[in-house]
Amino acid sequence: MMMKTMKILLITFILQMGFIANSQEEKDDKFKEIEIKTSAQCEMCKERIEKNMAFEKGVKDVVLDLETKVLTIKYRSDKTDPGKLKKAVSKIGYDADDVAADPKAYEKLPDCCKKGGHDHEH
Ligand SMILES: [Cu+2]
Repeated sequence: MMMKTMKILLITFILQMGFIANSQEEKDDKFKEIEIKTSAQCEMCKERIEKNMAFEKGVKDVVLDLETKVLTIKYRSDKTDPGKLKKAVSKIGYDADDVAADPKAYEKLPDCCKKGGHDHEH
């Protein structure tokens, strides 16, 4: 009786060790990085895009460089993909590479955040 319990415990332990090692390896594999050219105009755009994208499924890290308008996203390739990420940016109201901004979302942006908005100096 005692031996059986020990055996089960031992097997469980070994299986768990293997599982932990395995999942850690996989995790590293799954993280990818993508750069998306957006139509961001100002500091508000940066905040808006970063905040919204941070809540997007599979997104680990988001940084928008206002100088280049390039959005760098770290994401889990098993949870999302570049197509979905670009669509998400478009839904916020901004162009994402070849994906044009969603017209409805774009309309809702403040004037200064629209393309060619000259309401204030940046
Ligand atoms: Cu803006």
